[in-house]
Amino acid sequence: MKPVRSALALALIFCISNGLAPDASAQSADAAAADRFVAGINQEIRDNYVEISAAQWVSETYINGDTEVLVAKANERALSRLSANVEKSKQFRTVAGIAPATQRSIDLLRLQTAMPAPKDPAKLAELTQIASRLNAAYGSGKSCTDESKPETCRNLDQLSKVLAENRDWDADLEAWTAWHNVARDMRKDYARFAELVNEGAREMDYANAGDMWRASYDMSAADFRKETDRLWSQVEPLYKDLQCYARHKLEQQYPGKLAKDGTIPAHITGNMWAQDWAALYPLLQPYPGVSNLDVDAALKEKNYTPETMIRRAEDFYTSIGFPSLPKSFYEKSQLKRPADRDVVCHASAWDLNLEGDVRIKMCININEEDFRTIYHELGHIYYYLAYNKLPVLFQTGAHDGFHEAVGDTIQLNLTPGYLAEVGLAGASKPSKEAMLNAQMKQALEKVAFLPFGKLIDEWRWGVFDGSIKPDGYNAAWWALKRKYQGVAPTVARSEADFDPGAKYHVPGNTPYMRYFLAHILQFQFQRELCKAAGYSGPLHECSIYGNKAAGAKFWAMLEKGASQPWQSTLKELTGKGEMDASAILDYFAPLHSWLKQQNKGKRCGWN
Ligand code: X8Z
Ligand code: ZN
Repeated sequence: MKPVRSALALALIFCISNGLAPDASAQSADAAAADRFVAGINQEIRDNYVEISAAQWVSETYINGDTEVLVAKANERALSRLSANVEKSKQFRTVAGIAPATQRSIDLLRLQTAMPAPKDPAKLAELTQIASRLNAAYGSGKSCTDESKPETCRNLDQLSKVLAENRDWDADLEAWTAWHNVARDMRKDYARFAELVNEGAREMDYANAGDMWRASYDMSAADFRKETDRLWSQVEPLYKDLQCYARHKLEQQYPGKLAKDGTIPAHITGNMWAQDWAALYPLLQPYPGVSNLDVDAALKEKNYTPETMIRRAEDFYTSIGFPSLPKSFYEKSQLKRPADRDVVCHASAWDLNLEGDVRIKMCININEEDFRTIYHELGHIYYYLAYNKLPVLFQTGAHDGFHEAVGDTIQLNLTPGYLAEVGLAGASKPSKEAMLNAQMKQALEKVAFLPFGKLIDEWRWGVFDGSIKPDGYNAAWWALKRKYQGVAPTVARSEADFDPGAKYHVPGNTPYMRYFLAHILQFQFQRELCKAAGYSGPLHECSIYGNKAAGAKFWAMLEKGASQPWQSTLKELTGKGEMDASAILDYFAPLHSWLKQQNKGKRCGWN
């Protein structure tokens, strides 16, 4: 199973204060009984873990009607056990003298899943079937010109490649539309899914499923919402300057084609969701030709394979003192898209048995994007390995954003210097211009992502709290895309479309705010690791490759899992228990001043 990713995530998220009314039966319980209860839960989860993770693994690596049934059934059993245990745990709410670790475990119990299920058996079964169907629909999604002829079909890889590899307005628009059409059929299932998880959340005493998702950050749901707004306001000016610069360059690339309202057309960023603009680097690099950052070409030229790409990433982690990956990792992971069946290709990292059977599931292409994603996935894998010795309820990230930030932090170390050292383009002594180019490349991935990272769950929070209704799903989606990203669709969208479904995490029911948080946190982590490595130069030039002191500091954080509030864990690493965008702003300071210079006299912003 994959604690940070799945609909039925184990130890996904947690909270401290539940603010619920005491239960009448509480008087009879005592603190020792609470300890025994928690020990029993930890054992029960462990006992059932392998079966459910195996069902999930096969359902995603062999998509067919049979595995869809198996995983729905396994989820049904697990969710039903969870509901029963949450019910039982209510007796301990008012027990005096309960040990803090026991209290925390009980709080974490009801946050075990991102898919709270109604107790009613018929509704529970309906929910798990819908969830499996949506996941399978995304994984097997294809756009065919003739349904009866498989050779006329294109999958997400193929359609994404069109967007990433050419700047042809019409071809890109056709590929973009083809993929978004795949999601149309998910609309009805999604609306029902939202009703059912809301019912489940209410049974667990949350206002709705979004309220439950927001309650998993060791602060109130309302404070968490404010926290995300605060972080966004810190980084918004940087994003706006990048958006402005990119838009003007795109206007030159496609004269007369862009709308006059200041937005960027959704289909021309080189990425299906406009969440990562790295493909636009050749168009946007500040100093063309002064540096070689073509990792794509280097990987191909050096005959890298999926396995050697992983070995290269593993080498980074072992260089900072992390252990080697177990042999079974290479034997059991899925690295390539199989030719003979449908699979969920969206990259993920799995812990199958809580004791070392860790795997990744990817469909690796030999390119830079997938190379970087491998570093991301290994971050999850090392988090699993680091906290595997904790009680099961604590085996998750300090919060889910921490889990996403581990591998991303390591990605920040893929500097020109590191790349040169391992023979993948780069330069050992990059010039000032070359460093600025490298900044732009990072920003197209990390800064362009920020508004996207925030808006997905604003949409879902709205769906769950009822402010976004099924007849306005798509309109609300594009209103948020415009508001945050300054991105707009090129072809008319309507309520016959279901564009949120074209993004994996919506049919896959993976909460998304974690990625927004990770994009802030990873820079805070990197700043501390560089400090631990004795580095004192500009943050964006630091690489901790080979530095054991930095690695030890990072590992110590990972080992803590969710055993304490994330604020304490963050404080131990950084001296401050608060998420803070000052590190990402420091990191991109040189690029930001360059962008402001470039944008002088240009019209920025959108309406
Ligand atoms: O889903 C992922 C990872 C797996 S946790 C590949 N990411 C988000 C996405 O692809 O949308 C990483 C960055 C954001
Ligand atoms: Zn991830």
